[in-house]
This record gives sequence, structure tokens and C-alpha cells, in this order.
Amino acid sequence: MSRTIIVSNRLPTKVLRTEESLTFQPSEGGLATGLGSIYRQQGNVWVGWPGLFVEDASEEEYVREQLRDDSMVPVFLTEPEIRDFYEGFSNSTLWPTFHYFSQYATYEQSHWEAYVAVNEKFCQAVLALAGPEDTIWVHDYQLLLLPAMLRQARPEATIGFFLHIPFPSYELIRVLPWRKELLEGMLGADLLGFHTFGYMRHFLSAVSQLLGFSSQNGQIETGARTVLVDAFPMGIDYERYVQAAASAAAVQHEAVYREALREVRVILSIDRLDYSKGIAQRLRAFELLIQRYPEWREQVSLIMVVVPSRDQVAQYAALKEEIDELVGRINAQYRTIGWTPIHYFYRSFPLEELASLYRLAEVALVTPMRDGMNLVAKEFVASKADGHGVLILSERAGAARELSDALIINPTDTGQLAEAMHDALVMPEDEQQLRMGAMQALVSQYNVFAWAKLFMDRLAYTKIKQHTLATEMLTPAVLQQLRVHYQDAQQRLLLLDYDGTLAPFNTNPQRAQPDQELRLLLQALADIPQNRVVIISGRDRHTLEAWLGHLPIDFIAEHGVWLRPAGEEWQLFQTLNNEWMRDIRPILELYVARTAGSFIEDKEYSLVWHYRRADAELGAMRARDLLNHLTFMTSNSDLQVMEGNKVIEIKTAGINKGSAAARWLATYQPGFTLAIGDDRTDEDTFRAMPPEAYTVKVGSTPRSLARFSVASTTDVRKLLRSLL
Ligand code: GDG
Repeated sequence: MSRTIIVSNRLPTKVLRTEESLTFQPSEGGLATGLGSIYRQQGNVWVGWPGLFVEDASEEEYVREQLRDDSMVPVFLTEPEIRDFYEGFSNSTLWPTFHYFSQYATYEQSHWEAYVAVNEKFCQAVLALAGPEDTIWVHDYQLLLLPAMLRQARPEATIGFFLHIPFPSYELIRVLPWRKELLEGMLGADLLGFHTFGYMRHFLSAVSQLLGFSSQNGQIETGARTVLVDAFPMGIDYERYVQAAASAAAVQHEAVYREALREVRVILSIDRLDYSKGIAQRLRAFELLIQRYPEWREQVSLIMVVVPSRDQVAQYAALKEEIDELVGRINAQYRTIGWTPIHYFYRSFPLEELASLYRLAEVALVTPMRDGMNLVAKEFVASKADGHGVLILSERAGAARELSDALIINPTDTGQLAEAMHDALVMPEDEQQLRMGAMQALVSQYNVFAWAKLFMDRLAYTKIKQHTLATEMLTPAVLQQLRVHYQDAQQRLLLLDYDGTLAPFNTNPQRAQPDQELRLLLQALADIPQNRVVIISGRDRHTLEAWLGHLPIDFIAEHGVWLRPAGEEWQLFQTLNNEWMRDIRPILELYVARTAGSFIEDKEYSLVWHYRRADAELGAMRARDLLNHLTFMTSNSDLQVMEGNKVIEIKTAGINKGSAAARWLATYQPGFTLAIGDDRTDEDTFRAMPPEAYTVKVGSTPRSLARFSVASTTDVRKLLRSLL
């Protein structure tokens, strides 16, 4: 049985040492709940640090056993490892660099060495667990080297990686002394996920500039393997926040706060202490609001929750001081006996109290300088059951790509931020409802479970594709074997594409008519009574008829629209049926949701996805993606996927080379089948073939569903001649 192994720096449970014993506390984090549904399934596990320095082997064993019952495997880290690997390289080198705070980054060789060693430690822990069939999903910036380490030990493993923080521009990555090693580490995965298209674009650019691997449609060819890169915006456990906000405890807390605040309206800000979160800028903007609009004094307060984090690191301590000083100064300057401008809490709250703050607030201020996604923004949206409330969101949070109905601001523009607060406070109710409703629809649908499923499905798909796309050269040994099978068979089917397969391309397509050699070759093959020779082409039937119609061979023309068995009349291949739309429409809807500006056109016998109005680069990428997705989805059906000008059309009636070829297979039930082709439409033929068929791709690109490949049309003719 195959299992899923989740690996992250921290386990979703925190082990705490109290005076008497050890306690095990579940983590509240979004990742823990989102992946909870996966790691608790039979056999699955989560590997990570339990957050505790163990004292001896017996304590280690105790923790290990306790966690085992809840599907977790601990990796024990020492204090020096946490200092150098975690606080050092992870949080003082990678975190500032990836959040565009290079000026805070340190570059310590000893931290790097600890980072390598701890990634290696995680690698050993995973290898001790993982079987060859297992799927390994690695998380976040603390484990960038792990995918390649795992790959080296297990070349066939299925490995996914997701980065929770931004991936910055190449200009920042290039500053790191270990930049190549870090990228190579990530490329050990089969699938690399980022929150946004922007991050993914930065990653592809860094890989291209630093490692020289180009990419197409998010696929990187490393030489050894294809690595797929894609955007998966992470969601929250929506229902959990809806319920927490509706809970009796939350309602009660809100009532207590409300009573204390009387009529004062609330703007809310919640973050971990971090320079990336823009906390000080937010305070200055609030001050500007009450300077510019004195009418809000005594009417509005800012409730600011800052959750202690990393305060051992110098910049964090300095930031804490700055915040303390700002809050103190602003409050001292503006407060009145009945009104406190800023209610500042430097601690964390239980979930229900957090939910009561979400309920209480009319405006949420989520204004990070940089943030991978920012889940607080989504949690606020989920908590506003009545549809009231305004979200002010930084354009530099990943969430801004999805939550376009928020008031989107530039967090360094203090004036704009103050104006946005004012606008939010005066926003009419119906506009609030409209914006909030749209965001709720999105956040509830693309929740954390959908996110995890999308990632896992994509990983499985990537892996299947890697396997199906392995093509080997048609060697003399294979040819020998092919001829033996050919000789032994009573019925033989030869499916031959025309352009690029039997005849070389000509700049003028009408000049590519068959030469004498080809006509004789086809004639000789067709004269053998056991052989059924079929020309299977995208060309129109009139051309094929004119060029080869005199031969005793079959024709499949216009990619399967028209058929003509030897000696018969042309006939249409057509079954007009729309049932497939039920399955295909949801896929298109998914792409509409993932590609702002795109839409679906419903036609009588086809569905069309239009992306002319989408961001050009994203549209082109999603189109590739959708094509791949649809090609895969429709492999065993009779659908045709066509790419047009900024459109992708899926047609009914199962008209493609594959379905036509399948009809020939069913009719003649050959003991030997040879299918040769050179382009994408021939992949349909290859796909329709039984596994024992000889499928041959012509051309130098090795990626094909065909089992074998040859270099040119000359080789094809040689192959066919050898059958005579
Ligand atoms: C990283 C990326 C990305 C906060 N205060 C309390 C509390 N919280 C919870 C929030 C939210 C979580 O902490 C914070 O999540 P964020 O996404 O906002 O930020 P990071 O911790 O920096 O997370 C980030 C994320 O990974 C996921 O990929 O979105 O960009 O930086 O869930 O609710 N929870 C409780 N009490 C508090 O006082 N219970």
C-alpha cells in the first residue's frame, strides 16, 4: 500500500516541558488542520521537530511512542542545531532574503553547514520510513535541500515540495552564496508548489539564470527528469472559522469587549512579530488617519495583536521596541479618558477569542510588506457570517492575487493606507456585502482541503506522466523482435501518418506528394494479404484520395473525421453526444477560477475556454496546463481538444486519430500493430494502442506516448522496407 509522508520543520503537535512532565499540545496552524485530513489517514505519517530538546534516550523514546499513536515521527534537534540551522540559516538568511529584506540577512558558513546537516538528518528520518511506492510531501524554506537528498537515495520516489513564503526575484536569490545548491535541492522534487504565479515565475527565472535549465509551461527539463512547477494558493479550514465565530464562547467574548469599548468602532490587526508584516507602518498610518480625519477620534480604535515570535533574533527585538515606542507615543498623544486609540496585545489568544476579535472588527488591516499568502485575511473573511466588514489588504501579500474585492493598498504608502481606512469606515453596507460575499465564495471553495487535494492530485498526475513519456530508440534488437512478431501474426495493422512520417515536410504542403519510392513501398505492403495498411492523417480526404487513392489501402482523413476502408466510399465518423460536458465543464471552471479574466463559452457540441482577457503570460501558461490536463483526462474518451487563437476548444463526437484507429483495432483485431507518427495528433493514435503494439515516434523530441522512436522519415521507410 502506498502512503503519504508529510515533512515539515515543525510537527503539528508541540511537546512542552512542564515542572512534572511533558505535555502534548496540538498546533493551531493552518497547515496542521489542512494536512490533518491527510496525515491521519491509515498508514500516513508526519515527520518533523516536536519543538523540544530531549534530555536522554529514554525521554526520546517516550516522545517517539506518544507521537506514534497520532501518526507522527519526531526528528530530534539539538540546541546548537536549532541555533544554527533554524534561527541561523532559516530565519536569519533565507527568511529575510525571501521577504526582500536582504539588508537583514547574514551569510555564515557555519549556519549553512548546519542547514545541510539538519536537512540530511530529516532525509535519514524519511528514508527510514519511506517505501518505494510512497509519496513524500516536503514543506517550506527550512527544508529546501531535502528533495534532492531524497532523490539521490531514491531516484524513483514521488516527491512534492511546497514553499509557504514568497519566492523572490532572481536579483535577491543571486546574492546568496549557496544559491545554486538551494535551487538544485528544490529541483529534486517532481512537483514544486508556490502560492502565486509571481513566485513561480521568479523561481523559473532563477533556475534558468543560475542553472541554465529553461522551462516551458512550468515544466523544467533538468536533463535527468522533468520537474513541474505550479501555483497552488493555500486556503484555510473555512468551516472551522465559521464555527469558531458562531460559537457561544466567541459571542460571549465579543459582548464583553463591546461593553468595554462602548460605541467605538474597531479596526483589527493580527500578526506574528515580524518585520515582513509591516506592523510599524500600520501604526503610522493609523496615526495619520486620526490626524487627517479628527472626526474619527473617540470613534475608532485599532486593536493590534502581535504574537511573540523569534524575539531572540536582534531585528525582532528591535522591531518589538519600535512597536512599543510607537504605540506608547500615539496613545499618549491622542488618548482621552474614555478612548484609547490603540489597544495593543503582545501575546497570543485562544482560537475562540481570536474569532471574537474577527467578529468585533469592522475593518481588518492586513498590510504586510511581503507575505507568502497571509491566512489572517482569509480567516477574517470566513468569520464575517453577516457579510459586513471590510478587508484592507496589501498588494504584496499572496492573498491579494485572489482577494481582489478587498481594498488593495501599497503598504509603504502611508497616505493611501490612511485613506483606505477612512474609505472602509464610510463604505456603504451594500458595497461591503457585495465585496465580502464574493470573497467568501472564493475562500470557502478554495479551502485548505481543496488546496491539499489539488496538490496531491497534481503530484500523482506528474508522476504518471513521467512514466508514460519514456520512449526508447528503435534499436536493431527491437527491430529484430518487431519483425518476429510481424512474421508470426495472421492479421497485421499498419497505421501510418503521412506528413513528417512517410514524407518529409515541404514548406508548401501541397508539394509534399508521394514520390515513386513511397507509392511502391505502400503498394508492396498492401499486397501482402495479412496486411491492412492505413494512412492516418490530418489532411483533407480529397488530397489523400488524389495522391494515394489508387492504392488498395485504407484512409483516415482530417484527424478521423472522414474514413475510407479500401474499395469503399468515404464515410463520416460521428456520434453527436454531449454527456462528456458534465465531466469536462468542472475542469474548465477550475481554470476559470485559477485564471482571472478567462471564461467558458458553451456551444451546442463543444465547450470553449477563452483567455484573451487574462494576463497574457498567465493565460498562455494556464492554456498549456489545461491542454495537458485535458489531453490526459480525455485519453480514453472520444473527445477532441483543439487549441485556437487564445481559446481551447473541446469537441464532441470523438473525432481524432485515436478514436478512428481504435475502430480499426476493434474491427480487424490484429495480432500485430505498428503505429508511426510524428506530431501531437499522433499521440492520440499511440494512446489508443494496446500495450503490445509497436508505437513509433518520428523525430528528436523524446517525449511521447510511443514506446520507440526513430530519427527521420528515411528511418521510417527503412523500417517499412524491412517488413517486405
Ligand atoms: C507562513 C507565511 C502563509 C495569529 N495570531 C493568533 C493566531 N494566529 C494564527 C492566524 C493564522 C496564523 O496564525 C498566521 O498565519 P499567516 O499566514 O498570517 O502567517 P505566517 O505564520 O507567517 O505563515 C504566510 C502561511 O505560512 C501559510 O502558507 O500564509 O504568508 O508567512 O492562522 O490565525 N492563532 C491563535 N491565536 C492568536 O493569537 N489561535
